[in-house]
Amino acid sequence: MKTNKLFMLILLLLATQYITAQFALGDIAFSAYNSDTATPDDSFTIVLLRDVTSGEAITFTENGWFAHLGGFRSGESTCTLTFGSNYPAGTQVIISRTPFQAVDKDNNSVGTMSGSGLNLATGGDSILAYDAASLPTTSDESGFVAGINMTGEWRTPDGMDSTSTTERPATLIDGTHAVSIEPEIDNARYAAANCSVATTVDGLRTALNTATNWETDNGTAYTQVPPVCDFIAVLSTLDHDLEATMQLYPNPVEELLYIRSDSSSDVQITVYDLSGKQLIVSTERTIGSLDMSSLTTGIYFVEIKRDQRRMTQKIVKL
Ligand SMILES: [Ca+2]
Ligand SMILES: [Ca+2]
Ligand SMILES: [Ca+2]
Repeated sequence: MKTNKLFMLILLLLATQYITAQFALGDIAFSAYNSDTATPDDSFTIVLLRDVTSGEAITFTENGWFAHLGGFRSGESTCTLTFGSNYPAGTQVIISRTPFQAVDKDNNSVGTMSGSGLNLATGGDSILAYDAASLPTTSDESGFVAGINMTGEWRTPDGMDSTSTTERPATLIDGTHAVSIEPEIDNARYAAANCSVATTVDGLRTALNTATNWETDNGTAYTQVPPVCDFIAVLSTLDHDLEATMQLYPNPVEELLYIRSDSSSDVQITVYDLSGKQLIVSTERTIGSLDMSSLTTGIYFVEIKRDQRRMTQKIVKL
């Protein structure tokens, strides 16, 4: 009996590790917003600010938030993206109403969409993101993840609500977890000139939520596929401490990629394609190699994690 209980406990502990993580404040930020008619229509882009695991889900709504009136308005659209693969921090996802989809910069689906596409209005609209399992309420705003306000200004708490206004949820700090593009404008995106201003996740989150880093167009929707910035590469700017002790060779590689580390700590190696799709995951010891022969010719990101540190190198596969 005792053994059975122990066995069940171990099973439970193992299972717990696979429970889908929740999106928390600042885990994504918005990087573009198009309300003018375009193909795809009514689209917006988000940047993942942590690695995301297949099965995780995040919800977006164009309903404004009015804490003093009881929370979210109703009547506008809400949609949920459930990721279908693992994606690294820096991945941009383009979500649109027509077609109703979520794709990466190569137009590959990143997961399934449910609910209905956001009908972003040229008269002013907003998008609030929250963890799919944590609908914010006036007594618990902890589910909020990020926000973008395109209505001209955050509504003051005593403002009358409409479809084209929203208050700023108190949890979302303007400039840190939310961005408000002012005055009201139809289309906006993080400007390419600022693609590389931040190389850490925290820095990138702040940069994306700083309205002066954005450019705007009140007449023509931006072409967002592919998004302008390669944030995966930006965030992969080498961790020089780790880089000094790690070596990946040869590059270009035909079959075996050798990994040399002068530390005895285990390293985790993950290979991503340019769209951020995870292709190979491997745990190696101090010296190891990775078989790249199954990959087609092209450019890949090889990410190394060791002792909570991370570096990524671009590797060319012949
Ligand atoms: Ca529209
Ligand atoms: Ca407008
Ligand atoms: Ca709205």
